[in-house]
Amino acid sequence: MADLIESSVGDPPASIKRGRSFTFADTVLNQGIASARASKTRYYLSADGNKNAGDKRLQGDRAVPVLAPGSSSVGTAMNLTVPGDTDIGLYFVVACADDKTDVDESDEENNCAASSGKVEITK
Ligand SMILES: [Ca+2]
Ligand SMILES: [Ca+2]
Repeated sequence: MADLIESSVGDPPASIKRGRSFTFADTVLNQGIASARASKTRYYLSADGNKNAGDKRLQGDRAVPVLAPGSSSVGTAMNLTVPGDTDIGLYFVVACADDKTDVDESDEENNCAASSGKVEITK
């Protein structure tokens, strides 16, 4: 089966206002033994770096093409927008490969990875 992971995740800006956009980089790798069909990566703000229910989703999905085993899709400048109703605070940005569960994988629990740095969401 396919197995998608986020093999590298960039860092957000140190701070950004609600309603504004920033660019973000991430790489999706298919580390499985079968091809993965096209999927979408989505992005979240998470206080603890783990994606939990209730984490605010950033606006902007990345289309990831079909990935053969061992191949990657690099997104260098995804444009992500902070929703206007986001609570101010410090957050990691978590990227989640195949967040819409289009791809059947040998491991569905390893698809998200967090930035190492945090972004401060301000008014
Ligand atoms: Ca996976
Ligand atoms: Ca999946």
